[in-house]
Amino acid sequence: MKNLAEIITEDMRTVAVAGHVNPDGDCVGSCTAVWQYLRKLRHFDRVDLYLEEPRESLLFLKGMNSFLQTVRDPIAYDLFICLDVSDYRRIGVAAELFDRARVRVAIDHHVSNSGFADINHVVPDASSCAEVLCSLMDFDLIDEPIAESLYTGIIHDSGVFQYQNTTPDTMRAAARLMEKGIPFYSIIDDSFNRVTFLQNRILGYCLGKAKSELGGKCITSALSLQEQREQGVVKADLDGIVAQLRLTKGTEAAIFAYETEPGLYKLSLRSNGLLDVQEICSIFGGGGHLRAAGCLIRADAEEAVGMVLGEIRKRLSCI
Ligand SMILES: [Mn+2]
Repeated sequence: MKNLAEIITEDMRTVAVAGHVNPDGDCVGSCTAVWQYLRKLRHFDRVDLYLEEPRESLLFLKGMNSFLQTVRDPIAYDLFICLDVSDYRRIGVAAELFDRARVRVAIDHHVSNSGFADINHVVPDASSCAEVLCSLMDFDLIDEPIAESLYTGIIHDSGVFQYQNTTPDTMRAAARLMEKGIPFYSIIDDSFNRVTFLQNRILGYCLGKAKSELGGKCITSALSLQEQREQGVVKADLDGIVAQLRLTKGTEAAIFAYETEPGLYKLSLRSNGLLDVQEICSIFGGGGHLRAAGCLIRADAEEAVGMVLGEIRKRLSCI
């Protein structure tokens, strides 16, 4: 695919745009950008945006005042576009609409993308889905609100151009978006850097109970549902913890595990480059990227972390 417009045929009247479960900044930025762009591209009877409620700091994006969290009207859309979705099982609220839609398109940047749609445009080298979208949109049609959405997506997945996935193309895409006059400084501060008091406190709590494993090569921390209740935090408050663990000197990988339902742990992994955490997570049915990946394991915290540590130990001994 060279341009978003080429997937749209004249007879298409209805479009659904959807992201993944637990939507992050790239997902929300990409979805709101495409939702706005389609409405500028030409007239449709309906362009609907399906998303789970994201964290509050992303609600400033245009389109976030009219997104749908549930399927109220299960019509067969002419076109269904999912963004930043690596796997069919990660299509959030709108999965049943994907099944019914006439033409299904996936635009993504996950190495692990399974190619589940009719048309799959996956660029694993791109920092973010938003960066992929920049190359699929006509520059003249990108207005300031669309540029804000795309820029938000890029900075969230590239850690404000700090992660390894940042390339000269990422910087060029971001520079083009800056030309649209976006308030890039406040987007970075308000949507990416800003944390609540509770987020700072839970970060401190999890750092306090972190463990150094495999001779310091791996730092782990875990949080049970009971602790989440006691600390008064929700899933969205736990962003950034694994990133901080990864910065520990001498470490190759960081694992942060939190219980999502009784007996089920979500593990987030980060690598400093030597280990492919996407490959490790795929053993447990998860996925993601080389340096950032995740998986779900049904076990208690110690067991779940232990299973992943076992895989890391095997690989480190071979390096
Ligand atoms: Mn992404």
